[in-house]
Amino acid sequence: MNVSEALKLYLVMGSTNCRVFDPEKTLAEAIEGGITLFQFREKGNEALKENDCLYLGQNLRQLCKKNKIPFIVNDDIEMALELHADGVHIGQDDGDPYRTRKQIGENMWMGVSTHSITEAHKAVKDGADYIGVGPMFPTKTKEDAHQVVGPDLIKTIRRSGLDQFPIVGIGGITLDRANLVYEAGANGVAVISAISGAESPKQAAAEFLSIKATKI
Ligand code: TZP
Ligand code: MG
Repeated sequence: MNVSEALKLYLVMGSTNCRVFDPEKTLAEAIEGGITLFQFREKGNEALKENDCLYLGQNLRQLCKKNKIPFIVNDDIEMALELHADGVHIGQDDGDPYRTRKQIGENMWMGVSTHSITEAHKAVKDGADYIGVGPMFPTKTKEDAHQVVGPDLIKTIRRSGLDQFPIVGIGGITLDRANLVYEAGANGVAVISAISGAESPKQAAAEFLSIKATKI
């Protein structure tokens, strides 16, 4: 699977985001529903630490492997290497993408969070395989979230020369707003609460996929 295809429905989560089921069941359901990419992002006051975090990471990694879903680790390059992840995702404050690339080599994907045209172009130059753009809409999931940029920033980034580069929108994306992100030119949507906090993560994932299929 290439990066653009994998971005179609990108579930991002850790234990603190799972409201209805435990993380393993949440991920298993979301995979059944059709997610195409997964990021392990263990964040917040109640986040698991050290071996507990690693143990959960191993379980989620195995689930992805069994189901051929690429597995990305947020922020933590050492953990990504230890879990034989398919990639790592870094924010603007998580260290230099150029150095990250040196550490992970050429075979792992590197995703970079961006909030402006300048950051987007810099990430591409620094060797990102895809960029996340957001927040698309207001979100309560990330405490230190950047101000909302809206789907328009994806349109502007596309027009600025990155017309084919793999882009995923993130932040506040719900079933009724996802079409705005696809229509702005994103390859896909990255979602935390709309899937991991759903009564049925499987059904939520399946519904996101049907939006992509019908409204574009
Ligand atoms: N980065 C920008 S917004 C955000 C992240 C990790 C949180 C997205 O969570 P939700 O629940 O899909 O709004
Ligand atoms: Mg980060």
